[in-house]
Amino acid sequence: MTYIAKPKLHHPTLACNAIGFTRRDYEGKISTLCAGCGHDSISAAIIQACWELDIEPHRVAKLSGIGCSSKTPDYFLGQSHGFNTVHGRMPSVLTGANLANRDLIYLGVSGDGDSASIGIGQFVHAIRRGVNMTYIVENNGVYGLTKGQFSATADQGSTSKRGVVNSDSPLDMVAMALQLGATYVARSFSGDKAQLVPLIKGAINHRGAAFIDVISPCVAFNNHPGSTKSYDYVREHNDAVNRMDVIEPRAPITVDFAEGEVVHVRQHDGSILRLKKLEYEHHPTDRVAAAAYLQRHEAQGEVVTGLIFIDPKAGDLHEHLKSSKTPLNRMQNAELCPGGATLAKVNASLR
Ligand SMILES: Cc1ncc(C[n+]2csc(CCOP(=O)(O)OP(=O)(O)O)c2C)c(N)n1
Ligand code: SF4
Ligand SMILES: [Mg+2]
Repeated sequence: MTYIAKPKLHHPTLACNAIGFTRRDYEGKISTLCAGCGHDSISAAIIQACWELDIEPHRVAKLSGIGCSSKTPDYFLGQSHGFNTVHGRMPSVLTGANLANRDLIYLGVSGDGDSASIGIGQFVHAIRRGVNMTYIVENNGVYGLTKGQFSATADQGSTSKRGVVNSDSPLDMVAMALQLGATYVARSFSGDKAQLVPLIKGAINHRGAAFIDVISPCVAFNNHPGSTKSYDYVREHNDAVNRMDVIEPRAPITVDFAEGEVVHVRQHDGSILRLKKLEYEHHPTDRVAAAAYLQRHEAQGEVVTGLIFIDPKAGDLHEHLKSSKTPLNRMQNAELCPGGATLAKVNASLR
């Protein structure tokens, strides 16, 4: 339970990253989620990704809405900034924080209920604006916290734990993110840490709106036969399009690979995403082809996972708005309110 503090003691030989932190330094409180909940594995993947990227915890701002998924930021990065918003409002609060301080690393954590139902309008606009963030949806197809109602991502024909059939069409957040202009789009599975950790690292290094849909089974309400978001279903229908490594700029690049099987994508920060293509038809830098690939394979009942699309040259909201490189929260009054004469000049320029 969260009121039981984690022991501060840890083994003296725990490995440290380049800035001297152990994985424990990226942990949070003890999780109160159900044992076996996919969301806990995603928290572990976030911890691993931040540790491997040598991120100083105080440089991260983690934001979420309401739901079991949105509770998880309490269970990782305990030394980072955090804000738990009203249900479905994480994207606008994150956008505002990002506009005020562009220097932090923004991590938005949400659920399929939080982002695909009440927060759908918020999700849409944060993505289309290109807010520089890593937006993770922990997708279990139900409202876990409120006892397992179908969410908008539940597949048509899938059944609830009590056998009720879902008659509504599902909303595919990956397809939406692609259509809305997200510049890094991926899907993964909470049970596949080897795939998920590099996808999160790539998203954090990406400048622009990075969206990751992570299928994350709810063991309490949506892990039965008939569910298409159960551990068994995803394991049986997972169609991974690529496997990814993230090579940091500081590491000497000495990778050995067979041409034609591996795609290298260099991001703004100099890091390189090394994509081992498992599926030759898939072109991760072609938005139209990626959308067509997704639709074709999903129509066959496959759950496409991996890095689905990336635009390595993407800009973000600050670039689009040509905002100042100095974060607003570090400006003085004189810069923020330059006075009547400046305002008159601006007004005159618009006449
Ligand atoms: C304004 C408002 N409406 C409804 C609720 C009730 N509510 C709490 S969490 C939730 C859904 C959570 O589902 P999801 O985001 O998928 O998270 P999960 O618990 O499945 O991880 C709902 C409807 C609320 N807290 N606030
Ligand atoms: S109810 Fe479902 S989503 Fe919530 S903690 Fe339990 S298993 Fe996870
Ligand atoms: Mg959910």
